[in-house]
Amino acid sequence: MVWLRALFVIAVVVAQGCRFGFDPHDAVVDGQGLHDDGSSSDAQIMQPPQCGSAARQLVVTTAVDESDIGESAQSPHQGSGLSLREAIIISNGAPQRQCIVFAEPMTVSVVAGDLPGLAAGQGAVIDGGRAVTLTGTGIGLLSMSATNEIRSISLVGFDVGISAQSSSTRVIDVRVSGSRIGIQFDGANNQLERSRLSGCSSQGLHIKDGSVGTVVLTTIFHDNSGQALKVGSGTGTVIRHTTMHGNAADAVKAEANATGITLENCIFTNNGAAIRAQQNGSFLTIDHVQLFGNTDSDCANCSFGSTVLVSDPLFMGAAAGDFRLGPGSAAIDAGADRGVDVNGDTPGAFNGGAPDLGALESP
Ligand SMILES: [Ca+2]
Ligand SMILES: [Ca+2]
Repeated sequence: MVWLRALFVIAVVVAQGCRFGFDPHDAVVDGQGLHDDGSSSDAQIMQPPQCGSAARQLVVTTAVDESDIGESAQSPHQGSGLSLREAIIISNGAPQRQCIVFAEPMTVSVVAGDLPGLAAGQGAVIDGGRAVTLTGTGIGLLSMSATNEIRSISLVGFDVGISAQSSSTRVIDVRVSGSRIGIQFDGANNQLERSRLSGCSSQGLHIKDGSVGTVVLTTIFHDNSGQALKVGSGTGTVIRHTTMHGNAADAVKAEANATGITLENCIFTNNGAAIRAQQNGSFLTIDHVQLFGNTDSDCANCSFGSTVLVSDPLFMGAAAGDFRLGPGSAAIDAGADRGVDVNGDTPGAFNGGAPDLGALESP
């Protein structure tokens, strides 16, 4: 089997570059079992991974959480193989930007303490190819340097699934569930795209005090028992094309001294409060939103722009986590074009006469 695995690794590295050949139309493993994430158009893949050279790839070959003395990037590896922990350590010491990929689908149980943070000066990429799940209890993945990218991976059960403590970390196409905080941003210009945060007890996403210029696009927040998205003091947060459903507390909460928040092209259904500003927290713009079935306030201590729909978005199957818009949904083509590419490989940035509200553009 060793030779077979080696062949697989070579095939991945040589033939497919940084990403695996997993069809993004396939169902996604997110810790809640298999489901289709509804992004059947593969809508919002923004750009290819930032490491094309096979020489800069670290291929994780074992799910065992180990850290062997003398481990290196190349086979033969020590112990069970190259672990994610070992790959991060090697990446942090490498002179060039590295891309950590996985030889095969796997679930990595983080048991040897938190994984080391991504701390390479040149940044690093972790790409789970939509076939890798991390489980554990502390911080799942930690970004400690600029321009790291974490993509196509699922995290389950952590205190904080992903924590970005530097600037310009991009989190793309991830699933975080069953954690206290799904993702935590603390710094400048961090970005979350095309992801799904669910079943988190405190927040799906917490943008911490002092953060500036955070961007949240095309992401689904559902069935979190706390807030979906909490914005701490800081400025310039942009939230566009999110779907927020069934979050027990506020879907979007601006805390004291959180200012200049732009909120556009979003859907809020069956939450506690949809949108809330606390004390002197404030929004710059709240417009092109759809509201339905929120049990508390739709907008507490805040006000809407001119385009607010109060109607059922007709999700294909919210109970099963399918937030695609059904036929006749008022959210279709109800958005404002803000330059976000919501239809992926399809020509143009959106389908129909205008972008849809929510995270998933209808065909
Ligand atoms: Ca090893
Ligand atoms: Ca459209």
